[in-house]
Amino acid sequence: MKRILALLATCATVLGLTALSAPQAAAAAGCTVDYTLTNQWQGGFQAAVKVTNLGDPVTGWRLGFTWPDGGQKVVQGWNATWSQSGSAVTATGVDWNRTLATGAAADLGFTGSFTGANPTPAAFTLNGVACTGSVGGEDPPPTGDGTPVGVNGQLHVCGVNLCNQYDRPVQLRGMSTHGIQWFAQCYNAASLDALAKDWKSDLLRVAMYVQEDGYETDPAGFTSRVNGLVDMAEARGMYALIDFHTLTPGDPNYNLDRAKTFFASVAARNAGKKNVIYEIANEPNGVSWAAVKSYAEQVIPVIRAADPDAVVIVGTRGWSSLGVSDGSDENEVVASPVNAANIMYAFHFYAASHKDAYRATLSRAASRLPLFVTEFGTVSATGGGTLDRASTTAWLDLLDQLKISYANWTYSDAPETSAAFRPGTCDGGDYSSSGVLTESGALLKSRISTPDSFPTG
Ligand code: IDC
Repeated sequence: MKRILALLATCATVLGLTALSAPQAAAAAGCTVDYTLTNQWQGGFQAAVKVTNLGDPVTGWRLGFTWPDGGQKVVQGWNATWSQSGSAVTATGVDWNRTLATGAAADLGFTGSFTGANPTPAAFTLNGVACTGSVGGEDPPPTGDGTPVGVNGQLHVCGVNLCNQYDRPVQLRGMSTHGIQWFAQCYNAASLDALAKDWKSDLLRVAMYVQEDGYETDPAGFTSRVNGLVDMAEARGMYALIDFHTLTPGDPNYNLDRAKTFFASVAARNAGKKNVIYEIANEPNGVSWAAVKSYAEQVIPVIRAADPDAVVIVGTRGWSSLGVSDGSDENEVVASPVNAANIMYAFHFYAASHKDAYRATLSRAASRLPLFVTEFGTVSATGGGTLDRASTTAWLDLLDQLKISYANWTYSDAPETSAAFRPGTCDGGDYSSSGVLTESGALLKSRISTPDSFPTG
């Protein structure tokens, strides 16, 4: 990476008390900031800012920095409330990150516009105290670092498999977010560190609901949020599965125009990255395969125009059951596949609801179609109920044997048995100790964290 400027200022200062005040305990203050220009285009750019609190815990923080002149503007930011006055920018913590424990970090980001000087900020402060840190260019994807993306590089479909840069089949094992409109507080530096390092997860599925207060309510904001999570996954060597989480209504064509707008944008912005996979429709339901296929054949060219080499995953009929939940099966897809290359088909299951008949379908279909389990649960299809350990184990053993990639619903602290964390976990900074895991989280962590042994050469 091009670290173009190091050590902005000194700090880890102890805030002094004024001479007039009575002696009392001083609050330790201090911070580091890592500022990365993650993308730049004509007149515009995107930046990631990681601020780490080195002092005493703070609640209600305020990050400040200044631009070189008046020509740079924050246009749209996330994970903080952003404002700018002249060349001075302020970002204040939002509900889910306003408390920063000692050593805790908040990951923020924004898109900006500029004329004149490069958008290189300086003089970072946290609650008025100068921060140390660095300002750099774009982080290249990690390579040769042993991370899933570092080892496997750009993925592609080969036969019925997902293959890595050595053209060898790989299985990715990871977790899905819950709806990012509801659980944004669960996706931060600490939780993604835990996912990458403790869970050794290969991928993060980013579930961006379209309805239910999702994308349709704020297209630019959700697009930015997804891009921010793609960057956070990339920085940790994980793949990011961008899930256009259609659910109700079940006909993806209802969202066709939104899908084209969204995918044109994320595909252009992420085309140079190796860690992105696109999932164009979560769970088509109440709709024919012909309608899903028609949708796919309109959305995929939009992605290909901007990002020609990424893998695209197509949802299937009956809540991505290959039609089984509607009394059909994989034959309808085999007989009429989507007319596009480098694609896979989604298969979803919930272990307590979907058992032998679904496993038989998957086993048959696996030799005929490239499949990716982009979502599954250990519980019932409601996302709740009792965890079915025997069925989950049978499913995961089957997926391992067939080298089918998967993402589990959900890496969140939702008050439902499918969630990996106990309720309230995301209000704190601990995503690593065993006490924060639910029964489902403990089971998934034990499965996902085993060595990957990706084939190379
Ligand atoms: C569920 C969530 C729940 C939410 C509901 C409606 O767990 O909190 O209220 O969606 O948005 C799916 C869907 C996924 C569901 C999940 C569990 O892809 O959105 O999440 N599920 O019902 N398909 C089968 C099960």
